[in-house]
Amino acid sequence: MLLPRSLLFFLLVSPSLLASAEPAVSGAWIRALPPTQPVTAAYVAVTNNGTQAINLVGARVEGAGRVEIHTTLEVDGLMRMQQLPELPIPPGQTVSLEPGGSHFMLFELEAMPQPGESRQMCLLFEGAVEQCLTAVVRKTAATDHSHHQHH
Ligand SMILES: [Cu+2]
Repeated sequence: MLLPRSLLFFLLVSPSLLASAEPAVSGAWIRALPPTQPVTAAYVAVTNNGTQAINLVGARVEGAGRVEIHTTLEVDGLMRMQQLPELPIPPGQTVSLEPGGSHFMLFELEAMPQPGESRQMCLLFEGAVEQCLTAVVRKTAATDHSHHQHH
């Protein structure tokens, strides 16, 4: 059986259409700290299935008045956090915001999130692209890789 030329063309191009520039987000969680703490951190993994770099430029998290992108740097043996205006996600790669590395810092909390709760999280990318997912609240990472992390 011969396929019509138009259908064959569709079959050939469809994989690239499916691999759109939309970033995929997964595994979002927020760290529950003692209620006396004014700020906390949130983590997520971002996968760029496209062929061009995507810039993560911010996020909105339910119950937080302000969210910043932070990275963690070691300066003179001390771990310090620094704000990033944007975080590039290279094409074909997954960038994980995780303890000990980059993270979202949540400011102006209505209340400290409690373990077992969940919050809506929307990641903002350059070009007004937004990806939302549900972030669960936990005290620690499900699997703590922080002690064998690459630097
Ligand atoms: Cu921070």
